[in-house]
Amino acid sequence: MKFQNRRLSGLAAVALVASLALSACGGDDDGGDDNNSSGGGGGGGDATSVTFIPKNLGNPYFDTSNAGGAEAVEEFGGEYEEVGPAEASPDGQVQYINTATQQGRNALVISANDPDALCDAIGEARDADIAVVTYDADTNPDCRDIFINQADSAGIAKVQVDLIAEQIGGAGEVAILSAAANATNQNEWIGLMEEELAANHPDIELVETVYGDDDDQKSFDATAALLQKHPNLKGIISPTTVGIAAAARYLSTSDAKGKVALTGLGTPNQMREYVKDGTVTAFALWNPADLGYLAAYAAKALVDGDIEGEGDSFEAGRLGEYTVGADNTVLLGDPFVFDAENIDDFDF
Ligand code: RAM
Repeated sequence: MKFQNRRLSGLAAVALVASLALSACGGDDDGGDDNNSSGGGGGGGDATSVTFIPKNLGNPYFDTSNAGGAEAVEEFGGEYEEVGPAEASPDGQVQYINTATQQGRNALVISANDPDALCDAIGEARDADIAVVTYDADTNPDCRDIFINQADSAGIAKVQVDLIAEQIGGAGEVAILSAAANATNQNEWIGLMEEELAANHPDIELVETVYGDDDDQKSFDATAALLQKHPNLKGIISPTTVGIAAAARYLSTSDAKGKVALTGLGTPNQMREYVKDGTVTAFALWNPADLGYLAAYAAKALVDGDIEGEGDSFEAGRLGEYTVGADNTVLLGDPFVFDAENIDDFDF
């Protein structure tokens, strides 16, 4: 399978840090809590206008990935904006898609909060000749032009199951703390984690999956409820950066610290203190800045007519050449495991 090589070589780690440093200085400053469209539209001039719509604003994962997007758009002389809802809901995203369509933007880059609910709005955008790239969380494949997948889904599932199995000694009750119940990315990973547990870990029992909606407080409360309801719980997998950080915060001051293992997908900056204080041993993620960077270059290639679908290739700046694969999906690379030994090498 894919993740024999879960820890990057020193050289690759340096490259990852270097690329993140590049991301940090690139682009406009449209991250954070800007939820206003900057208007303008994509009609005038040659600059390719790209609108990034994350699942929610104020999520450090998307701040990093969209900084990568802004860096790429600046590199190719385009015009970047980020808009999106405060809460990770599809309804919140639809209005921003509609506005971007009315403004005649050239491309949308969206992390979808639901596989179906955005499709009408996306369809109108595409009818208006706007290129639509999904990244991080896909819609149904026929809704959009291209999906930029952060890593192979089976690999993302396996790395998390391997980590929890290692951390609880291969046996006992575990639970999953996910993001929104309709999130395509988390749901795909959860389905594959269930398969992986059933196939290779017969002594681990998944007792419950709960949803924190990528909301810090809801995720914190859901962690408390899980521990209360399952007194024999040995571990929690949280395949969302918001969820794992909230669960770590809860565990770090509870009696369960060091007794209930926690792993999943997190950002090093959010997880650092919990790795240092012994709440968390190891967790995984990919390079979010590269994900946004690649998505922006794919959007540009679509707008320019360089790619239409499977089999077509495009240049993605410092990341090199990528080819569109099955279901019009482009794969970024492998996930990476962070632990006490390497976490200080990263700043995102
Ligand atoms: C959260 C979001 C995002 C997911 C990461 C791992 O930030 O749910 O979609 O990819 O976690």
